[in-house]
This record gives sequence, C-alpha cells and structure tokens, in this order.
Amino acid sequence: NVQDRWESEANGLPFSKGLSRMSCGYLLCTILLFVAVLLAVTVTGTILFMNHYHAPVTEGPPLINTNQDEKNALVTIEKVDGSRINIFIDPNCPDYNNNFLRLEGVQTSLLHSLTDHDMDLKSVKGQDRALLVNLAEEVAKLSAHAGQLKMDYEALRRGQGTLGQDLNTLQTEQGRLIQLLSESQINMVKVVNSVSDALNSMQKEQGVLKTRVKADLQRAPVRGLRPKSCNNGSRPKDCYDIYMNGQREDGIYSVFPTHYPSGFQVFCDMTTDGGGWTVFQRREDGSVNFFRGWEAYREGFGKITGEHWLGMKRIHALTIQANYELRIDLEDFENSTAFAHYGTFGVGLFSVDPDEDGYPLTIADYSGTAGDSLLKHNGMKFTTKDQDNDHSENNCASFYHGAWWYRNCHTSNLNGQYLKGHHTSYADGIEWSSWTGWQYSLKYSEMKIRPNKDDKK
Ligand SMILES: [Ca+2]
Repeated sequence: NVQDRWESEANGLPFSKGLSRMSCGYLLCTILLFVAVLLAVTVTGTILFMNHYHAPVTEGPPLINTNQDEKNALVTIEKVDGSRINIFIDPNCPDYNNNFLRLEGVQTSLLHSLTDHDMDLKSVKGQDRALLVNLAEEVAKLSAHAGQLKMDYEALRRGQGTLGQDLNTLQTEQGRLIQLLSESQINMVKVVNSVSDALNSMQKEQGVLKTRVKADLQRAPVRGLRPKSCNNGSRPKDCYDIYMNGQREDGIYSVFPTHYPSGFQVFCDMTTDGGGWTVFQRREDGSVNFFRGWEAYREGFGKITGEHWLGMKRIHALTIQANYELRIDLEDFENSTAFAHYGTFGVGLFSVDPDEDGYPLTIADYSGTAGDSLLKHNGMKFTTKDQDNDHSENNCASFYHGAWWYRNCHTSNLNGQYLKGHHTSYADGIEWSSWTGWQYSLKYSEMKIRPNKDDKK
C-alpha cells in the first residue's frame, strides 16, 4: 500500500517530478527501515547481554514485546522496574522529518539507556565495556550515516524545488509565448481585415465608377448637339443648315455631316412644309433600277436630280447628327398626293458598326394623310436581295423585288418595281399599303429628312 499511496500522491504532478520523489523516497525509507531494525536488534542484544550479567540479581529478565500496547512501535522493551523503551517504525514512512525525529529519539533513548547502565558498566568486566563502547561507536556511525542521508534528502528536495522553479519559469515563458502568439495572431487578423476592407472599398469604388460611366453613356446624346447657327460661314451639315443660311431654292447642295467630313451632294427641298429637307430617295419615272444589292444601297445610286437612293452610309451620317424627322411625299397616277410624317427617324443610331448591323430603322410618331405604313418596320434591319436580314424564311427583297427594312415582309415597299399603278402581281411594286394597298405601284415617292423642330433652334 506504500506504492499505491505514493502513486496517488504522484498523480497530478509532472511525471519526472513524481518519479524522482518516489524513487528517492523509497530508497530512503528502505534504508531507514534497515537502520531501525539494526538498531532494534543491537539494543535488544545489548540489554539481553547486560541483563544476563545481572541475572544473579533477584530482578527478572525484561519483557520484549512486538508492538502490543504502543501503536506503531516496532518493538517495546519493558524492564522489570516497569520502565519501557519503544522503538518506533512507521511502515508507511509518511514523513521523513518525523522519521528522523523518531530515529533521533531512538538514538537518545539508547544513549540514555547506556548512560543509565554506565554505573553498572564500571563494574562489568573490561571485555564487556569494550563491546559496549564499540556498540556506541557503531550507533554513532549509523546516526552520522542517517544524518548524511537526511542531508542528501534535503539536497534532493532543494533540487526538486529548483526543478519546480525551473518548471515554473518554463511555464511562465510558455504563457508569454502563447500570449505573444495570440497577439501576433490578433495582429495578423487585423492585417487581413484591413486588407479585406481595402479590397471591399476598391470593389465598391469600382461599382460606383461603373454605374457613373454607364449613366454618362446613357445621358450622352447619340447624336451630337446641333450648332445653334451656321450663319458664321461654317459648313452646312444638311439642307436645313443651308435653308437657315438663307437658301430658299430647291436644288443640289453640298452637305458635310459631322461624321462625313468629306461631304457629298444632296437634293434639298426648300419649299415643302417650311423647307430645309434633305432628300434621300426619289421615284418618279422608273428610269433607275432599284432592284439592287447591299453595296449599291450602302453607297447610293441614281441621279440626285432624278430617281436616286442617297446611300445608307450617308443617311446614317445625317441621322446621327440630331433627332431627325421624316417626310414621305406620295403621288398616284391620278395625280392625287398624300404624305406621311414621322417625328423620329434614323438608321443604325445605336449600332457600333451600322453596316455590319444592317442599318436598323428607328421610326416613331406618325402623322399625315397617307396613313402609317412604316411603324411596323421599326427596329428592322435593311434587307437586299443579296443580304437577308428579315424575319421571313425567304428573302423578302427577292420575293417583293425591292430593298427595305422588311419584317415578314412589309406594309410598304417604296424601293419596289416601277409598275405604274395597278398590277396583278402581289406587293412587289412601289407600295404604300395604308393608302393604295398592295397592288398599286405609285407614280411618285420622295423620302426626306430634317432636324426635328425640338432640335431646330
Ligand atoms: Ca429571310
């Protein structure tokens, strides 16, 4: 049970600490036990020897009991006169200091016994005296040895204390390191957080910039603002500029659109509905073939003074300058006239590459006498017989012998064949369905543009 108790005390201590205490304590305990047993035997032997010499005296021999009355006493020696000598050994060896005290007690009681018997010793023979002296010397040696053991034990305990101190220092150091680590971890987290914050704010700024750029793009006029006046001699952008410069005669003029600085010639209608119209299409006698391909419609063809198509690239260059209105004048072979007016007109207004995009039509805000036959074509791309951009499974231009912003296919076909009035074929003449249906090819058609009145001044 010694082992068990020590082991239980050792529990909860660092392993090496418990082990060193246990091993040195065990050794010490064993030695003490050995010394105590030796002392007990020696003392018992001495007393027996002395008693044997006093045997002739009437006193009886001393009684030696093993731990009968006194608890924890290894041996109890009871003399005839009733005095007792108890030799204690704690088998559990719980406290070294206590054991030393007891050992010192044993030593003292032994010396006392020896002193008591000193008087008697004088009368004992020299031989016995010498034996006793030897015994006393042995006891003194044992005592010295025990003292040495005690010192060793103290030294061990001090070492243990030092170890404990070192351990404490190590633990303190460990704690400091842990604190440093956690501080550096906190700093790292702070750094990571600040970097993350910076990234977030950058992303936000990027988003704000994106939104701003987008809004600016949306706000920016698709077509450049028109100069208030061209009277100062700057080049005219269209027939309206020429009209504003004082020209009131219909005829051919040069215009220089902003995105067509080399300029080109156009026919200007300076008399109809206030004048200033730039003509881009005319049919009047069937002298020009209008059943042509994409390139012809892009570059233009015919005679400006007669039948002609100005060309998509020029119409585009004109209509991106401002918000243009469109007027279409029509005449049948009974000399009846009608017109269709659209407040908004343009081609390829929102195209990065209008030619690639098919010059989509922007048309809105009808008024007039011919009825609307064009609004259904709003948003449609231009289709020629050699470039099918329509919504039909066929090519509407090929099918109706024209070129137009066909859907599937048309309500108007002003670039159709010059069929001179009623025709039996279907919708392949110069048709304006809301006025003359799909089987009447008109005598006269003129398409012309002017900056919308909102943009004029
Ligand atoms: Ca088609």
